[in-house]
Amino acid sequence: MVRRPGEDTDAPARQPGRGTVFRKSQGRYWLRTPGGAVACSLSNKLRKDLVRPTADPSSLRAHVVGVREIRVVDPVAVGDEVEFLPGGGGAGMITGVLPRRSRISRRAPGSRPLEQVLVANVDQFVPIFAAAQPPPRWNLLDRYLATAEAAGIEALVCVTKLDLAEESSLQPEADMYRRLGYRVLLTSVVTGRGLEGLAEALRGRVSVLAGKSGVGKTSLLNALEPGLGLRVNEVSAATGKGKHTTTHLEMFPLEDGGFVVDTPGVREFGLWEVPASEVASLFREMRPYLGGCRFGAGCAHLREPGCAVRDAVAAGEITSRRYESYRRMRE
Ligand SMILES: Nc1nc2c(ncn2[C@@H]2O[C@H](COP(=O)(O)OP(=O)(O)OP(=O)(O)O)[C@@H](O)[C@H]2O)c(=O)[nH]1
Ligand SMILES: [Mg+2]
Ligand SMILES: [Zn+2]
Repeated sequence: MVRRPGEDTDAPARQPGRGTVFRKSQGRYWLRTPGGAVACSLSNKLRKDLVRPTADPSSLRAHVVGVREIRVVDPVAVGDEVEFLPGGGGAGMITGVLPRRSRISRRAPGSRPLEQVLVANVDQFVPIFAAAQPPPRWNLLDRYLATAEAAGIEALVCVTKLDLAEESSLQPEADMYRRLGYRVLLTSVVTGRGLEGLAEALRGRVSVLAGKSGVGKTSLLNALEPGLGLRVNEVSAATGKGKHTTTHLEMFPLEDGGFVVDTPGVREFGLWEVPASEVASLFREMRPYLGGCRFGAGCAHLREPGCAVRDAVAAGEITSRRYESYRRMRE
């Protein structure tokens, strides 16, 4: 058999392949593939097929928006499983995106209602708060939990720096979230508390971490796997806190299987696509009351008379703190 020079590398390289996007930056998409990392561009067809002004890819009225928008709304997200054509030399072109099993989005910056998918194929959303320094912001946690509900993704609440606070000061809130059915982990990198549980919860799954600067994310990741937090920090530091932060998300592999994605500085995920009338259904404890208001589905549960939700708040069946979070999210 006669072999021409280059055949070994070129011929198999033309076969389409599949990979998972683990990083994107400046119009490049890095895929994890069985043959190693591949840096890809997008096919023109893919841009035109998928860049639409609505959230619903099946919408009949969807039409292609200008090329100008592509920087804002990207058809390919970190976490996407894609088909690509290898071009040789560790480069390639993405030609298709496989259906997503879940996604975390936000409204893209700008005046048009465009969805920006931040991470696709997420298994769990992990809000991280400090017990102290900075003090926990429960209203922000409620917003994160609503995001997970809207996305149909499990949530795992992680409160860290437990060594800095009296546990009794956190227990009522932790118990309240547990009663709602959320898993709450209490951790500290100083005492090592809860770290095994966290490692266990992250193992083998794709987890999106969310939390403000200084809550202890990097420390937790380092405690789980030395060096991992450092790598996450490099990405965050490189991108700063500006409006482009979210285009530089990266999915990091865990040694024992699974992946974590850090989402620094993202405030408005998830909820942009939820109609105001459906926000109440993202609060688990409100669901049983939603049919019972005098104005039915028309009730905003804000000022209306005969509101079953507000009656439940008055009766102590819904905490006023959670109700306050709901009210803020409706405004
Ligand atoms: N006492 C105590 N301090 C902690 C703990 N975890 C983190 N810290 C401290 O909190 C500060 C912030 O921790 P980081 O891990 O850098 O926080 P971060 O969430 O990664 O912050 P950004 O990278 O800015 O988003 C550091 O000074 C840590 O040493 C903890 O469990 N206990
Ligand atoms: Mg950090
Ligand atoms: Zn009502």
